[in-house]
Amino acid sequence: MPNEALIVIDVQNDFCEGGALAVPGANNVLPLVNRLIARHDHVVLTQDWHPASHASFAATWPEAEPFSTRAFPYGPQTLWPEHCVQGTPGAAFHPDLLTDKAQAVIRKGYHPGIDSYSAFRENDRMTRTGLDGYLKARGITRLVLCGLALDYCVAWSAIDARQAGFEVAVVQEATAAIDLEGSKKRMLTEMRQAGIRLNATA
Ligand code: VGL
Ligand code: ZN
Repeated sequence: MPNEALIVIDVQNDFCEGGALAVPGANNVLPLVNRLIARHDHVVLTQDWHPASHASFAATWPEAEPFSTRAFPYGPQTLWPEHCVQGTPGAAFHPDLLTDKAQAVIRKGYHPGIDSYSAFRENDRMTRTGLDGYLKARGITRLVLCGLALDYCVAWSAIDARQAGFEVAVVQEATAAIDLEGSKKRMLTEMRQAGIRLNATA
């Protein structure tokens, strides 16, 4: 479909088996993600891309534990194990991911003090990545999302995509979730309420 783009969220080593913030089941979704890439004419990849000592890393703050919550100027922020540091092997795409077809790579989370789950808007909910303008300039109206993690970067991207006016489907089988304190169930509900189609397959 000429007006449809596939957005592959954060299929990077640190979110896969053995990575610093490994998402359970991440490696199992690679074959389906690759099949989706093969089927789409427009493919965009996103890459979580943090500077060292990023504010979202627990290690950046004295005595902070990974997966705890800290008050940031823009609101509560989960603190994560150090992951996807710019230029490190953990930040690279998984070697099995078929990246050649990608026409754009959106990097996010590079501002030292702001995390970015969404590929469209950072966690301050104000700083924009420009992805919506890129897609609209190319006549894209429908988005299919897959990748990691379902309940963080995929969900936030999907919800922002709806707000930007796109028709949005998430291929849930081609995602894996972190599921921190019920986040999977909560974000699935939020996505449904936002009018996002959650397909078993695409
Ligand atoms: C992600 C937590 C921190 C994700 C990125 O890709 O879902 N989650 N950074
Ligand atoms: Zn991150």
